[in-house]
Amino acid sequence: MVALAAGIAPARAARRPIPVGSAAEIGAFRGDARYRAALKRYCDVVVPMNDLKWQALRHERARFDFSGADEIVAFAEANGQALRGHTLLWGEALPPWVKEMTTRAEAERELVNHIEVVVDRYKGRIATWDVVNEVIRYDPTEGGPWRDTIWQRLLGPEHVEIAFRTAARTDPKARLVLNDFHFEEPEPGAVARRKVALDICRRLKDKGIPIHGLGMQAHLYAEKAIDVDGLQRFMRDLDGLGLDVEITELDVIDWKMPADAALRDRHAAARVSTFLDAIVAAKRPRAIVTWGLSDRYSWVGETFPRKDDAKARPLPLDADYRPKPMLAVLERYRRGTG
Ligand code: 9MR
Repeated sequence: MVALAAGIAPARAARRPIPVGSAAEIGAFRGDARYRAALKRYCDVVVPMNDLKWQALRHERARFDFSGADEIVAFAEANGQALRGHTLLWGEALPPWVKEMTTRAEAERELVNHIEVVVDRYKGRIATWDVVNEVIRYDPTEGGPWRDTIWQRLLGPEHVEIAFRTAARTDPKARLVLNDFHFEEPEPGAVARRKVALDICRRLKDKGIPIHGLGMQAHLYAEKAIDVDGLQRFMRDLDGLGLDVEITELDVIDWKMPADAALRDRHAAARVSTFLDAIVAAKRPRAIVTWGLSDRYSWVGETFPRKDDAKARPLPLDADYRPKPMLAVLERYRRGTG
């Protein structure tokens, strides 16, 4: 009552803060003290960006190389930050020997062994795993639900079940997530992707295979609209299946925007705000993770080159680690005021 009399609005105070964090790229992590300082200052959650992928762990078939992942995990633990594991199964970032596998038995043996070894090593330390990444076809309206990968070719749709079953058996307390992208647009392809994601989750649930959440990558295109109604329906459908949602790879692809930096930064913050407000109004995500922290290091500039020579500005801090308007949006959720 005293608090109310002092004017604290109960609805605002009651909102649960959402852990916010970033993926950590090992080259920047090792070579740039300012990058490490920013990770420590701004992140509740850290994700090794590339070091838990097969390419990093399994460049030699006969042994696992945990060097990069161990460094980032140790850093997060020393700073009391939570960890997400990315990713146990993906059709990309694979060493050549994986793509040369030819039989179902071989693929299953390698997949199961890989997941057992990796999840066991970080048992009780990496709380959440992107068990499978990008298993949905880019546009499921053309050619069916599944992405064409070595796993799909050799194991069929069962590759997803094998991955979830094995992860659950190895660390029964881990949170297990299906991670994918292009859910937020109004286009028929994105609508179809949401349906496929729900179908996969429902099928796993029906078979008694543990799955706890859906990861929405959220690489947002600055020039594209956000399908607010569609996203909110998607959140309610996930809720109906008893699943959580987390935002796993947030950034803004600004290749088609005018060069003006302040304008791009304002626009990016507004896009992120529109997207997160839409999600949060229907369902509070378990975490919000950006795919990098500073514009100094990001995949966006290389993958989506601009026509001018301006640098991409996809992330919450600029190339000199100065906070951008996007950071203020994230901090709202982190404090529980958004
Ligand atoms: O940002 C990552 C880049 O450094 C890597 O070279 C690339 C291949 O491993 O993966 C990038 O991250 C991707 C993520 O793992 C899955 N979703 C799309 C991300 C951007 O390509």
